[in-house]
Amino acid sequence: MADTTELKNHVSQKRPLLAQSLMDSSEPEPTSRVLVIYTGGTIGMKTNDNGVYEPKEDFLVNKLRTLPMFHDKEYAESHFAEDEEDFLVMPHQKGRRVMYRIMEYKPLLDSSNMMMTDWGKIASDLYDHYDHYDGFVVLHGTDTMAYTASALSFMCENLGKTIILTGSQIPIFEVRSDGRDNFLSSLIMAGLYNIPEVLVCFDNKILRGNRTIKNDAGSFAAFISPNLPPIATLEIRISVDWSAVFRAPGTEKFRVHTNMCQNVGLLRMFPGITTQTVRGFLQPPMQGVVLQTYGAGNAPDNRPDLLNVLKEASNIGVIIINITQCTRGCVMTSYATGKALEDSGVICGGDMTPEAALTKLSYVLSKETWTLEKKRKFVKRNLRGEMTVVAKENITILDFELIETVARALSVSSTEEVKKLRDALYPSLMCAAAQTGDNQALEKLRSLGGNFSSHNQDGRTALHVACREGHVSTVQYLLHQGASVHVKDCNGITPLLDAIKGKHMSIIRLLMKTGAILTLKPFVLAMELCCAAAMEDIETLQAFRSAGADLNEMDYDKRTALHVAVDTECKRSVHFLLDNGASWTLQDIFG
Ligand code: ASN
Repeated sequence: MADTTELKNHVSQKRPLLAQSLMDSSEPEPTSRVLVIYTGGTIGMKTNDNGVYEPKEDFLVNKLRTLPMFHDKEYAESHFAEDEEDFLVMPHQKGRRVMYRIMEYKPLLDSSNMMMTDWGKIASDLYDHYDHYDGFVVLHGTDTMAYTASALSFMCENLGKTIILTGSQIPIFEVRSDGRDNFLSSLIMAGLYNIPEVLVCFDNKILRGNRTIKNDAGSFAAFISPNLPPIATLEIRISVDWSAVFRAPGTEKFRVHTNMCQNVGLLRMFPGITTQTVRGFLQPPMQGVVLQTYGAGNAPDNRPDLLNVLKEASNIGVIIINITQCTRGCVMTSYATGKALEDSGVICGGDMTPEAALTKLSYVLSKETWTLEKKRKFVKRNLRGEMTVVAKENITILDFELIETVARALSVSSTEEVKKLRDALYPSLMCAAAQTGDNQALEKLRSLGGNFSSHNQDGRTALHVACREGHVSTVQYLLHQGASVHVKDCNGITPLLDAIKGKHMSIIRLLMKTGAILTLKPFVLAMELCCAAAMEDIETLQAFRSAGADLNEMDYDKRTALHVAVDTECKRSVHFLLDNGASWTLQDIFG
């Protein structure tokens, strides 16, 4: 056995801070992993013998490997591990890289051929790979993309990572194509930005998926989000409207709901529609109907026969949602013609798109354990940002005294300048409040229009800080406000690593319950464990173990924490490791 002091010194020198060890790992730049689920669509199509577009197996991935914008061959050859061979890697973006793997569906589909079961398959694949990737891109045909995006937004419960649907109007390998920009932008956004929503990326815009409609069959700007501005725009600068990001509140793990109810339909009113047509449409097995009415939600109030049919259906348990036929705007009961529908049991659908309303119904109706009353309640509720909820108070951070005072001191006066100042100060104020565990200050900041996705110049969010400092109730508060456990700061540190660093066991448990995962590379983790073992730092070993670490992980020299604990004669470490499943054979120890 080697000399103990020498080993101890060796180990102390090796002991890095977590951030340091991440930076010292073999990667020159932090790398994000994105899974691309390729379902079909024009983006990967080719013209067939009949002169029409058709998807072609294995075509997309093989060809992408030859394009430098999509694959940095040299980097892959020098940096990829054996099990990373089927990954592609983009050239670096501001010092960060996106590695991605394409999972190609068989058969590839024109999206007009998609069924609800295809949504279920995509959702299951997202679930199966959720822990192993930082973000997801779904390549999809444009024709039914708004339906899939809306459906996935409901099917993905407690989402904490970015999912982006994209495609194109012209195949990606044609000379002129919108596919290259759409795909590259999606990879960058999914890999480098944590926007925990199902989004659509098209024409340099990131739109909330359940707000989109396909609006133009011939334009590269195929999608619009009529009732909500883009969440992000990709111009010379990428700007994200963080205050608009919808975050799932609570401390539950990501899960997917895959069996959607198919007994739903869309019924568009037109002058003179017969009562028989409406009655026929509402017959069993119909369970939910989206009624597209005129203007601000109006239908004839001089047709008691028609209103009676709606009322009868509603009475026997059919859920009917009222949305407008107009592209923009929402349903309001400002006219007698709208009020009549409400009195017939029809639910106001606000400003939902037809796609969102239909898939929301399909989702809610498939919840077998819910009562009809609960289903109706959830249809009315804003579940994933699919409808606008009017805020009670209209105060913004611009009204926040402190910002105004600083603005005055700096002689800043224009609204635009004050807004910039607010954006610069706000994340730091959040982090400062989190540092002292001041939930009241955080709540005040939130009520003034703040959002907990914002991060300071080091990429650190209020949740990172609260986890590092060990403020359990602040962590709870932030999670209930929808703060994401998956956000990484500029050094790749997650809130979970901060909690481990601080040895805050109850916070680690809370984060794990919410779906946090240890993202350290195996050898970096092994180094941390070896160092903790050599220092008899049992609390750190315990913290890693509670965060799901494998205590048998091996470092560069194929040594585990147990090797080091024995070599350095740290008995408490040896006991802890053995009691917690570290494997032990003589060969393990003496090599
Ligand atoms: N028909 C194609 C599809 O939806 C249209 C497209 O992708 N641009 O799959």
